Amino acid sequence: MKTYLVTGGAGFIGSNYIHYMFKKYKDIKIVNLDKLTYAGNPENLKEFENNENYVFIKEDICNAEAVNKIFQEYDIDRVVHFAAESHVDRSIKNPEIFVQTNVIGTTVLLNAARNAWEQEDGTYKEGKKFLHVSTDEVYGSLEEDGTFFYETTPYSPHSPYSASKASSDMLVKAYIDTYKFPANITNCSNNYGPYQFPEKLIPLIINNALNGKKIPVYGDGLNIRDWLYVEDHAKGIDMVQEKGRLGETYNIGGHNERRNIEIVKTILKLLYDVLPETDPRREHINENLIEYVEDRKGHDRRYAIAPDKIRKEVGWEPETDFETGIRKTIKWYLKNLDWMENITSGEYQNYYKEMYHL
Ligand code: NAD
Ligand code: TDX
Repeated sequence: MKTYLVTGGAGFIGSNYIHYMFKKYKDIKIVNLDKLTYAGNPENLKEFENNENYVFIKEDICNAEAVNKIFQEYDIDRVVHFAAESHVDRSIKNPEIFVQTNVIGTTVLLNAARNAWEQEDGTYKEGKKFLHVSTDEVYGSLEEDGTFFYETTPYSPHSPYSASKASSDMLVKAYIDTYKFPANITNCSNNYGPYQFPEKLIPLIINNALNGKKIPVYGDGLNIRDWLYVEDHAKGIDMVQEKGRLGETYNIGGHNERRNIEIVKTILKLLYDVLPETDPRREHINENLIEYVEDRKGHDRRYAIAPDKIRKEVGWEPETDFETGIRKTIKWYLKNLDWMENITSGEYQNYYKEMYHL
């Protein structure tokens, strides 16, 4: 039985990954190490509360003593490292915590894994692997000229968030080169799906539209993001860890570029269509909710991943087309209004007011 140490497993992608892994494998143990910041929510994993193969540890990845102890207590075979500060807008307001968690935290984790796995002759214990989950934002911004981000594209991060993720990727690369550390890096495009915190575009649109609140669109709304359904990302991570060449980086994305304004209009239309004719919320769901607001500082224009390497070497393909994925996502949020209510009723209100003044 393999034991996984998943960091940040109570967040959006981490919790979807844990759901995916327990569905796929019956014989794994997962230790979920999460600090439970505003973005971490144990509700996302409540169905595993009584699962004897699931352990939750509330801890900060920057706490070296605690992280080393976890490696002593559990014979960890796989690390899958999601834990991070993940929101670009927050990084613009408060960069320090991004450096702390994303750069220092990753280094603490790399050291702890190396301490636990490296043998006297400099080789590593059989079968031990570390996967660092990263983003396409490290590559910077593309023009609208049909070019893509490849694994060989030079790093050119613009936001404090992407700069901190780029630093963490570089540290993982340095451990691979210097210590022959058994790791992979994945750089994925924008994810969407269940359990995403409503500071991010798609759940924010859904939540605001249902509540008849204005939908803030930054700048001209024409920026392009490359969207991937979160379960496809979870599958890609697992496939890279099992089939990828150690030491390599793999880009993950499904060639699904959309302008932000198109995302807003698509969701408004689908929400309207999905609600019963008698539902009073239908009345205010229309394009009058769109409000163009001041642009994000340093706003990257376009992201687009070339997933050729992961397709060729690992055999990964996305399974969920955008129309299916976005319908599934909308249905999930409609079925889980309590989940949304719980996370938007407290501190989120302050964040929202300060961020949008709407
Ligand atoms: P998220 O913000 O939803 O979740 C982050 C999780 O990490 C939370 O559960 C939080 O409590 C935990 N965490 C934060 N600081 C911690 C610390 N110091 N110690 C322990 N736990 C801590 O993020 P997400 O969207 O699920 O992203 C997960 C990872 O995937 C991140 O590394 C992010 O950079 C990367 N990524 C995200 C996307 C995306 O579209 N969301 C795309 C590509 C890559
Ligand atoms: O209210 C909004 N209005 C708006 O126009 C919000 C929240 C966003 N936007 C725009 C900014 C972006 O162009 O929508 C686009 C998507 O924004 P986010 O959801 O904040 O995502 P992004 O900045 O692209 O970063 C995401 O994808 C890559 C994740 O947050 C990162 O963690 C990941 O690495």
